[in-house]
Amino acid sequence: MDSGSDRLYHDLFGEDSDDDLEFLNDIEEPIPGLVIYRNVLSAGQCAQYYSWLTTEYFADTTDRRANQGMHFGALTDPDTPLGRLGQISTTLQRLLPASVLARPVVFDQAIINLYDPGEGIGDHVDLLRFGDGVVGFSFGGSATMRMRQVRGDMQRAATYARELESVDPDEVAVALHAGDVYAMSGEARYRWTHGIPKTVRGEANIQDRRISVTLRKLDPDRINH
Ligand SMILES: O=C(O)CCC(=O)C(=O)O
Repeated sequence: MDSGSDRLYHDLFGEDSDDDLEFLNDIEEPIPGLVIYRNVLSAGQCAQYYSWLTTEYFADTTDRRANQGMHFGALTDPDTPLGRLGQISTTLQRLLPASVLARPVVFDQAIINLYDPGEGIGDHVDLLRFGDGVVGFSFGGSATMRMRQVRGDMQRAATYARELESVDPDEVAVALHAGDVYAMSGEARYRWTHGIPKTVRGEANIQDRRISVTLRKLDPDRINH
């Protein structure tokens, strides 16, 4: 990492330990445009986020259908928990080679998903009203996210999230653990579906409650898509 990136990193993550930087040597790109950073947030930070997200979005136990929260507005203020995730995601993008992402995205929308054991989310392409560049944070239990190349109509894949029944021998499975961060852009964002299947090899994919936070940027020219 050059010294500019070093400064940027320390501004956000603190000066405490250079061990924290190790994940930067361990960046995976399993398909073009999908970048996985492992263990970006510590176990302590994950526990704090999990607890804050639960209180903020899912505290009403009388409403069992509340499994999704949304936030609209700039995610840039490091004094708010979601703003801090926005800042971290911008930093991570800046640390990538330009070949992966030409310019970092500053996010203004967040979706918070809660998965209890046995639950998942259908295969889909994120709505086209959001621009290129989506970053996801994982808290709580682990999950496998699967990605499949879009073979039909991309617009349809973007409006119709349904777990695909067919077998795709070319699908890519990505293990996501608390503290990991993924970034999707370009081909991975538009030409591949992503989803969290309910089962993996005959067993529940989610074994312990998981909460994800995905950050996006609204595209004002495509607001009706
Ligand atoms: O839980 C995840 O990491 C995936 C969430 C997702 O696919 C979405 O919000 O569109």
